[in-house]
Amino acid sequence: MAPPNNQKRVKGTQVYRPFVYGTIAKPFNDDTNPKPPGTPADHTHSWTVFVKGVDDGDITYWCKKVQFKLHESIPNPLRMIDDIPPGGTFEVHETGWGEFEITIKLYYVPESLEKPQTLYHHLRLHPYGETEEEKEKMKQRGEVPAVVYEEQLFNEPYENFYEILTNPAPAGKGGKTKVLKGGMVSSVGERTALIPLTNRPGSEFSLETENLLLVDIKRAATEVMRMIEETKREIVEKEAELATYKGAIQT
Ligand code: SLL
Repeated sequence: MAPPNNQKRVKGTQVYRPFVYGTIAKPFNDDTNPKPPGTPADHTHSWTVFVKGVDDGDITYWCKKVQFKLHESIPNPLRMIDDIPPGGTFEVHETGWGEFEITIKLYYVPESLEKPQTLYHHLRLHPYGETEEEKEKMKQRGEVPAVVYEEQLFNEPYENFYEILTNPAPAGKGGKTKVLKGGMVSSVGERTALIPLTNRPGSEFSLETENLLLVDIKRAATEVMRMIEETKREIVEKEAELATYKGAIQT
């Protein structure tokens, strides 16, 4: 049962926690993704929709359960996932033939005293992107990811929940480090807003990505400044030209 709402909010404080959500779809093929027996003949893809921590970090201390609302053509379209271990993934696996909008409802731990929040995500089955190169890459990989990085912001959380959010993970609740392939260390279960330093396959949300984006943004900003200067020069030139014509008319 939720605790009585007689608590105070921690004024002037915001706590954010990163997480990722989205879908990964794979076309069926006999070699790498064969159709499971019993799959309807018109189904062309297998897909997964998920909500999880960045780099497998734990989110279960603030996110208690997740409801995925699928397309009505899918049997039993409301799926509640409410029992995952710390550091686990809230996910649903399905097969189908069409793309649609998935409604993802996050339910917070009772101590938060927060109402559930809804996200919308478009299930992608077919390679997409702004360039042919991006689409080609997905074809080669044999899977179509549509994954979003998000930050859950708790504005002035209740005191009790603030403690939960900021306390170190309790021992035995997944609050230890895990060594990943390639020797990288992931702090599974650690209650932190930190994102990993570097990328690894399947987890591209990191400081490395952030820094690359910053470099791109700075380059674009410099280019925009250059274009503004060029336009200003053109305006000065045109105004001078206009003045000459006006002078010619008057004489
Ligand atoms: C479309 N508006 O026309 C969408 C509808 C529906 C997807 C997509 C069925 C799965 C099943 C399925 O893939 N539905 O029969 O279990 O593209």
